[in-house]
Amino acid sequence: MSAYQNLIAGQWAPSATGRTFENRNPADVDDLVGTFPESSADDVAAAVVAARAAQPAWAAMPAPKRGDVLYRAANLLEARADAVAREMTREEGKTLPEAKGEVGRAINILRYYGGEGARLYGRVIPSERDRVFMHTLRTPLGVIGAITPWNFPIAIPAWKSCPALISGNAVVLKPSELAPLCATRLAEILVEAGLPAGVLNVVHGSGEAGSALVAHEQVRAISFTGSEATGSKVADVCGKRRARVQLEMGGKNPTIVLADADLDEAAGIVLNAAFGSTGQRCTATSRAIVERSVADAFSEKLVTKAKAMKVGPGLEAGIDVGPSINAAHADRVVTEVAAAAGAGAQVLAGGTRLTDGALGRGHFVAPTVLGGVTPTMTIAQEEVFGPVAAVLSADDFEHALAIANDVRFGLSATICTRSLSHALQFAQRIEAGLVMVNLPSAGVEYQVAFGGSKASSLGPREQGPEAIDFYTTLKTVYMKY
Ligand code: UN1
Repeated sequence: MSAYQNLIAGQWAPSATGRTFENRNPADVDDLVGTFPESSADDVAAAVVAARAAQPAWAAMPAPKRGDVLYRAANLLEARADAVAREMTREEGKTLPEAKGEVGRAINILRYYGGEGARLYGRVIPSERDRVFMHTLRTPLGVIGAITPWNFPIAIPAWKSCPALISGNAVVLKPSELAPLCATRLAEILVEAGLPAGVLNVVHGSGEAGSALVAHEQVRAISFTGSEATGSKVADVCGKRRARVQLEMGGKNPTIVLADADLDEAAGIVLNAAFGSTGQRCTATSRAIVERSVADAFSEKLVTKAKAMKVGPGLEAGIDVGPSINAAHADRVVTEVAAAAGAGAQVLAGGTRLTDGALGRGHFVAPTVLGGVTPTMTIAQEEVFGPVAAVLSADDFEHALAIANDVRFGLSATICTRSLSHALQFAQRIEAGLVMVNLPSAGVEYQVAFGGSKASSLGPREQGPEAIDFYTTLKTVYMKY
């Protein structure tokens, strides 16, 4: 067991009060991953002071040189990838191959934004006046607050911090208290790679620290990924104090399966998107909307595949589905499944917690398939964030599209079809920020824009070159010569 600390002004230190919280392995509650500082507004304030002090010199460094720091960090993380992946599985529960994939993504993000240091382009714009030269410069905002969730414990801290840092900002990162270790590793690596003291600060803790960060007058922007309820509060506070805000929240992502699709492949796509990462992805598929003529055949294939999945501790070889993040969450998932059954859905697979033998020490839920779900049921409208796929049937493409769009959320959406016409119509008419054709709704790439529509997201996109827009502001320069 280890006692981890906050990173403030280049120093690792406990919280001002000395309070701590524990983090335990969701696959085995007897396994204590570590203790972490339970930070208060005082710790956040100290981190903001450090960030403000460090930011001007960091911004003055040539951007490609800032990029060198990220490149070195990528190499360090690559050298430690296996160890960090194991720690991720211990703190978050996802399977080791999933954790390795995520660490690989963080390495790519570090390199990609390292490269952006040489590409922080402005524009040259023709003036209507004689001998006036106009151009735009990208300038950093100052201090950025990043609040990250537990389900991607290194990739999301990386994809918020890296574009913020390469743009010349300083960052105060508040990782989720449910998976705080990987963010700590990322910070250690950036420090080792030569990031100057105070440019990245990590403040551990829960809502108290998060709220203080969001409310801090000197934090110019907040990038938040997490629940819709918390995101709404973040937006309210940032709106009042005119801070820039970027929110990534829930999804109720559909996979439409048309009758012309390869049903076996479609079932595999839904299986991957619904049960991968234990369904704990905002991009997970939670609704399979299937053309009625093939609904039974599709359900049968999905149920067979779901029942064959091996549930267990993610560090063990051959495991397909790890635990839910904690007991309360696992309980909530089975409660919502039971409510759906009460409302008329059929539980075709799973639906229960798994507690036999060693599984009893963790928070395991069987991969669950619900049949006979109708669009107005709560299970078809609200995010579950667990290994639950609801199968709905639709008359045809138009009906499926209408059902797909009839939810508050609009993050990711998939269609399985051989029809180019339906695929292109889907891309144009689906209310979602991420559109997939014959691919799982989850599993995004770092070099393209990420984000949703409707209640899923607010503000500019994350990832890809567009991520820089959130972390910079334009200066327009007019010069008479
Ligand atoms: C993915 O599907 O690869 O919190 C990423 C989430 C999203 C990231 C999903 N912000 O689940």
